[in-house]
Amino acid sequence: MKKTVKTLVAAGLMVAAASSMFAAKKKAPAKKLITVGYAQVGAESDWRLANTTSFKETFTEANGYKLIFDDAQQKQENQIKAIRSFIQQDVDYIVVAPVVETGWGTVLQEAKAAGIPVILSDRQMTGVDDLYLCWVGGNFLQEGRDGVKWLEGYLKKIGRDKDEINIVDLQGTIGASAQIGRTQGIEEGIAAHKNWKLVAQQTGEFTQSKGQEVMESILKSTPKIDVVFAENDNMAWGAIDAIKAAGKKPGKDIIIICFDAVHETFNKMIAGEINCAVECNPLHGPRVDEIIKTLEAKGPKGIKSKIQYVVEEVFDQENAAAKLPTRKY
Ligand code: GZL
Repeated sequence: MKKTVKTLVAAGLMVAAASSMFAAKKKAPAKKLITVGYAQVGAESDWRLANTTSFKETFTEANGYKLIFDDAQQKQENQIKAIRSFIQQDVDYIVVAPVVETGWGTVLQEAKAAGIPVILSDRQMTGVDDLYLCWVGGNFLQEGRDGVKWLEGYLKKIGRDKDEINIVDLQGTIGASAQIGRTQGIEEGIAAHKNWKLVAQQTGEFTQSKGQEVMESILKSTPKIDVVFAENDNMAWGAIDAIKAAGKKPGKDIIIICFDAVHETFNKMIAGEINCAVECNPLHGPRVDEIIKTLEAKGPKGIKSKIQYVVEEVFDQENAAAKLPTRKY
């Protein structure tokens, strides 16, 4: 009898232990997702598509985020509306790729009043340094200077460093950091060479179609063009179509230097149609993720620097084929 009772008691204890174990194993409350509102410029270029993909692949539920994404179709008023919507939704962080540098004070003040931190990615804002936590992106002035430096070396290599060189600058969206910095680097370079002349400068709005349209018009009105700086890849691709339609050989009759260095541009360098591509790395998602995780763990004091540049290289027809297999965008 005693043995039976003992066995029953032991069995009862085991059942109690097992059920408390299951109780403990009951799903822990789901960790709260960090909600991020991302105000993207638009979808104007292959660089922009790669930048958007980088954010969408990084800010996933699996990585602890709820991403609210807005495409502003390259209009500042749409980005401002998006930021106001993020404030109404009381997101945890607002990330902005500002289409132009000015006009953000009022809406960033509203974000500050709502206690929502703002992080900038890609392009910069001016006059609101106290209203955003930090910025990550490319060094646009250095990119312009790197394009000039490459041209100096190339002209020397082909024995044309003493020639009269007529240069066209297809600018990006006027007022965008990438346009401001690249244009400054290019203009500095032209001013430093008495045999270089800027014969045409016009915005192609970072799009292929506008780049082609502007280049067609410049080709009609400018008898001798030696070099085209296109302030992004897509405008260079449009310029190539215009140059071919005018019966000239891009990359040979007219040297082409562009900025971004996305995958298709490598193909065009290998085909001999583009001479040089200065990289502007669009993979900002992981960098902004790192910044937010730091803020979550340590607060603003954990942010090492307000301005954080991404790593960028210069590519040309000599290294394009070797580099292409490792390109991530
Ligand atoms: C650069 C980015 C520019 C790219 C263009 O960081 O702002 O905008 O160079 C894009 O392709 O449209």
